[in-house]
Amino acid sequence: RGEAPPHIVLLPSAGMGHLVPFTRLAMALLSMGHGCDISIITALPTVSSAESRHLAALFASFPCLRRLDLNLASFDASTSSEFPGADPFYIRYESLRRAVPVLLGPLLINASAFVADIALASVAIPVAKELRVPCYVFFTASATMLAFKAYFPTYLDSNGGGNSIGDIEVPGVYLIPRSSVPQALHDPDNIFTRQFVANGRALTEADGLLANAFDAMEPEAVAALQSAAVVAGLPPVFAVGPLVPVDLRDTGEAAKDEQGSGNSYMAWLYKQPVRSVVYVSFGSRKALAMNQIRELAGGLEASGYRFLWIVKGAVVDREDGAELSDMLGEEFLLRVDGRGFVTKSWVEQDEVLRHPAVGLFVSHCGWNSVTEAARSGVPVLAWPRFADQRVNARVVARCSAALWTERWSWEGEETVVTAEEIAEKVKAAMASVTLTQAAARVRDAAARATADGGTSHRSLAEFVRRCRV
Ligand code: BUP
Repeated sequence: RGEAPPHIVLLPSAGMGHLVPFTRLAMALLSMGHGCDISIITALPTVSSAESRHLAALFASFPCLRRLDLNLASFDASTSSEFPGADPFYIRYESLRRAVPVLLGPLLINASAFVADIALASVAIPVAKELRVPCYVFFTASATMLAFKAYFPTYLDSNGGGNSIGDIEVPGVYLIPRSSVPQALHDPDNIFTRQFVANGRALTEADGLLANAFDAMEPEAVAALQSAAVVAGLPPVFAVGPLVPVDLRDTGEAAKDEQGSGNSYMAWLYKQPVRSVVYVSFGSRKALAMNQIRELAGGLEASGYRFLWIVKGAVVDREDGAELSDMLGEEFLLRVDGRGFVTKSWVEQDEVLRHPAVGLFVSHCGWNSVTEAARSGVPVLAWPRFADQRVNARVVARCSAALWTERWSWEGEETVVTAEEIAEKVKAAMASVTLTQAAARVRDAAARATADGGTSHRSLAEFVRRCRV
């Protein structure tokens, strides 16, 4: 291994929520000190076309990244027939988990270190150990959620195995109410629950944990994870966030959206006054129910504010054929024309959030979205819907940078949030000086953490130093 840059092999799992932070981690590692030699294992075929486009743009933009393809077609076929109707992203986690023990070994030859996605921890760590390659786990969500995940198996063991989950006091962190526990975890037999618990138990076997988090935003969780307060035996935890977004725009066809509209939303945004626009997106993974989409449309219209709204009609983008006019009605689109920009296309979200016209982010609180809002200093109107999102919403609300109405509906609940209530909260959030000031404080703290000598920068440097040994 000597003086050569360390060769670090990265293995993301499925979905943009995992691929995006892995890309950011790869870039951060390339730019550290004397740099690193990076390989990225790409599982094919991708679940979504957003992932395909992102990978094409990434490898075209950075030819120094080595691409190691992993063909999962046969694993996908058997896994999906075993779990009919399960979330396609969870099915992909499962087929990756089955492929890893069989296919990973040869890809780690000559690796100085291996970084596995959290969804693969329990299957990837033993393979790396067998080959004597140091194995790190990258947790792509909040440090608070990492603490929750590390503690959850202990909670289950003391609670009779998980048939009735209550409020959970994460040692050293704080109480996560039952209502914020990811939906799937209430069912011990759910495919996600089985993976979640196995990965949580495996964390102590890793050589270290990386988190896209920083101490100023999650002081309790980062301190608890680093001080063995959460569970005994955790390896070193490197809080390296918020990782810096990577600009992949100049790569021609690969980066363009499918409908060929280019970045017309940016042209529209440039015409809007400072802090006048509400940006609305519920992430790449889930679609709102149609009746809720219509209430949201009514709420945005009634708020009186300008808005840029990314509408999603299906879980996987390849299956999202619905027309906007059918979803929202031609009359609505005509009424808001000019004041609202509504699209089903992929937008460069980080670029949107950094634009001065954006004054508020109505967000599902996927962790990448939260970190992007934090870096840009944009306040959040939190509407978590699923999985870790309520835990993340609580993190931003505790920093006073989010307005969060906890009873707003959660996937699986039948309640619909009305247009009137949405309009009222949008108006309150847009008018709130407290929120704006808190978001600016978070932005400044994020910038300090990732600058040379900042806590996250030092953590990343320490991680690279260990990979060199
Ligand atoms: Br949609 C969309 N443009 O149009 P999260 C998303 N993104 O750049 P999720 C775009 O995808 P998980 C779009 O900036 C973020 O980096 C967005 O990740 C980007 O939520 C990423 O925010 C989405 O974590 O994933 O998609 O629900 O469930 O894994 O958190």
